[in-house]
Order: sequence, then structure tokens, then C-alpha cells
Amino acid sequence: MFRKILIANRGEIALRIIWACRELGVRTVAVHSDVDTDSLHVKFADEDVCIGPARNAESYLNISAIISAAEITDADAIHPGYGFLAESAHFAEICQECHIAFIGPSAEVVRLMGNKATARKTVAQAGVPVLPGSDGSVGTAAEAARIAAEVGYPVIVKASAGGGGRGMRIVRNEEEMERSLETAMAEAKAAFDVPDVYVEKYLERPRHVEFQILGDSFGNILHLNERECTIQRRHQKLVEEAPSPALTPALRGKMAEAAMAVAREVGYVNAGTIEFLLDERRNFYFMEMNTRIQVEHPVTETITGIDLIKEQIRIASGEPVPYRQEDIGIVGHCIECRINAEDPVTFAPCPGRITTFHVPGGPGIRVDTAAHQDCVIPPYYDSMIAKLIVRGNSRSEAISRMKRALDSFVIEGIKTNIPLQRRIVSDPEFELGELSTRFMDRFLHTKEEPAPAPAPAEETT
Ligand code: MV4
Repeated sequence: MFRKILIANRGEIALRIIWACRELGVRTVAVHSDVDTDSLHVKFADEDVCIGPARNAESYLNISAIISAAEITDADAIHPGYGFLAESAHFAEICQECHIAFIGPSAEVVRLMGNKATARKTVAQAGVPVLPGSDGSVGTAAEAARIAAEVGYPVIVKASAGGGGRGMRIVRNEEEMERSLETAMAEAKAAFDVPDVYVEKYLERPRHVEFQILGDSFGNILHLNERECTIQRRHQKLVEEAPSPALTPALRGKMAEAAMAVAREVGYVNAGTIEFLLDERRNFYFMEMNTRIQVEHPVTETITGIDLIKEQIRIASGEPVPYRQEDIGIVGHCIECRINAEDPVTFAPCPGRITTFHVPGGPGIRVDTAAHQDCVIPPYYDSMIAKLIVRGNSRSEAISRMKRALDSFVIEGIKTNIPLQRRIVSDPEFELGELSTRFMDRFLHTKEEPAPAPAPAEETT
């Protein structure tokens, strides 16, 4: 086991990693920017190093400052959390060169899956269903139009370096193709510095269902079942739950096999997530693989009883996963609501000082947060300030528990999306588990609210 882990992140996930290290008896090093000096992850870590100014590029994305901090403190591993450097193959390589363990999969696998066009190819090779579309990236509008004619409109053009929805364009007919391809490529170039895009058949009302997997360095691959993550706004997930109300045990089994086949194909080591789209007839298609721990991992921890961060650390230190597939079940139901500091009308981030912070408690409640009374939410980072995670013996118990938890979560001084979350979990279709990518539309055009800011093209059509 490692002696000391540097946590290259901030906020709730940095704190979550510290708790796992404590339980494993591993020392911790927090890194922080100028504006995070008084943060809880700094307070609770054994050691801390200031790595630069507030701006991400100068601190949490500053590879040389982070590596220097690891060397100065003699850390033997780095946990990147999510976001920031978690899916940087370059960072994983530098860690390797510096003889610091990167707590995640190999740089090669991070790079392979980071290119969504090559990921599609690799996954298809493993016999896992992908949506019909291009074989890798497309070069010209003519080529894209040829593929679209083959698979049938509508199609979607996605950035190869993307993921999470940036650089996406829905194309409904041949006339739109040239312009759409041009804008998608320009967006991809601007966002990722790589203009490559690929084409696939567009599903109008899919669900997003993802499988958690664990692979260790002894070739063991396990799945920890799925998370339903369909409720998103502008490609930011808002509510996640497990198990998915859409899956039967038979379909769960098939999707789990597909997820494990992907992991086996690339020799996956550490925690990973295979994202699928599910169409109205419940056919599933590989969408992307995330080679990191995800925001919504507590949902899986709750239904399986497995501490995913501890498993990531154990795997990276060369230990086998101490479970067999037969030991992993689903107990109860879990729902997570992301609590964001944002304006309820404009959805703009709403930084500031929290004057009152009262978290709900009682049976079946978990709150992952680094916020507290009198803390300041800086404007430089993500607006997610807490995750409210509830479990119930049934989905309906989890829903009623979520309602009472949201009602007793008191945050004053800044605006939050707690009222929006309360409306989502009270929605009749949510209660029935009838979800699709269009679910949030109804919350964005209600009478109490003025006209919303124009949604990105992929959500308006
Ligand atoms: C899609 C799609 C329909 N067809 N791909 C990709 C990134 C993710 N954040 C949204 N993505 C989508 N990819 C094909 N071929 C629809 C979406 C999509 C979506 C998917 C799941 C949940 C919410 C969504 C909201 C908008 C678009």
C-alpha cells in the first residue's frame, strides 16, 4: 500500500479521497490555489501545498507545480479525482516518468478512450453494439453525407476529442451537413485543439445508462451494476440513480457483459465507466468510456456497499479486488441530487459566502460536500457544492426520503438549485421512472420563469 497520496483536486472529491486514505492508513497531501487556503480539503489533509493562483491553468491544471508538490512532500501516488487532470494521458505519463503512481488506468488506455472515434472502433471490435456511423473520424462533408445517407438521417456529429456534449451537432438532412460539420469542427478545434469529428445515427429520446466497472492488475474485471443518468441539463447531470428503472434483470445482465467486454478488450485496470444510450425499444449502444472516478460514484457505493475510492487506491497499489462477481449485488435504491450554486432562473453560477448551511441527516442520508457555514464559494470553479445521496429499500422510499432531505437542506447567502431538484423529484414522470433526454425541457419553459437562455442546438431540435 502507498505511504502517502497527493490529491490533485479540490472540493468534495478531494475530501472524499482524504476519507478513503484515512481508513486505509495512508497519509494525505492536499494541493490548493490561493483562494482555497481555508478549504476543508486543506484542513483535513495531513500536509498541504499551495500550487498557484486561483485560475485553473495556474494551479489545479498546473502539472509541473503538482509534480513538484508530490516530490517535495515525498508522495508515492497521485489521485486526480474527476475533472482537472483525471483524463489527461499526458499527466499520467509524466507521473510514470517521475515514478509516482497515477491512481487510474494506464496512460495508453486513457488516450485510447479519450479519442471517442477510436473508442467506437475498439468497442465494436469487442462485439459490443455501437450506433451505426463512421469508422473513425470523418474528413470531409461529402464523406459525412455519404455515411449519413447510409445510416439515415438524423445523425449527430461529435468531436472525437470531446465527450460531455461539447462540439456536437444534430444534422437532419443533407442540406445541413456542410454547415454543421464546419461548425462542429470549429467548436472541436476551439475546445480541444483537435478538429476531428465523427458521425453516428442520432437517437431522439434516449436514456443514459452507465455501468461501473473495476479491473485489477491480475486481469480480474468486475461490474458493479448501472447508474441511470438521463436527467441532465446542457450535458451536466442533475440527478443520478441506481438501479435504473429502465432495466430488467436480463437486460442488466447483457449490458454488464458488454461493459466487461469493453474493459477486457483494452485490459482495463482501475475504476471505469462505460456509458450506453438506450433507445425507446431498449436497445443499448456504447456511447463512451470514462477512465476516471465519476461525480455520481456514491450511488453505486450505496447499492453495492463497495467503497470505490478505496478500491481505486488498492488496485493502483497492486492489490487484487477483494470481491468476486457473485458477491456483488444490489441492495435497495439510491438517488443522488447534485446541489449547485446557481441562479434558479438564468442557471448562471452563483458564487459568494454561505451564511447558513444546515445539512439533512437521519436514516439513509449521505451528503458529500466541502462546503460549510461561512465558507466562500469562489467564482473560478465548478458550481457543484454538494451531493445529496439518499437510499431507500425501494425507489419510492428513496424518492420520499429525497423530498424530505431537500426540504431540510438549508443553504443561505447564495442561490442554489435545491428548489429545482425538489420539483424534479416531485414530477409524476420522474416518479414513474419515465425518463428521456427531453425530461428537463418542461422545467426550462415554465410560467414562473422568463424565457430561458437559448439552449445548445442539440437540445432544441
Ligand atoms: C447522443 C444522443 C443521441 N444520439 N448520441 C452525448 C453527450 C451526452 N452528454 C449527451 N449526448 C448525446 N448523444 C446519439 N447518437 C443524445 C445525447 C444527449 C443526451 C444523452 C443522455 C442524456 C441527456 C442528453 C441530453 C442531450 C443529448
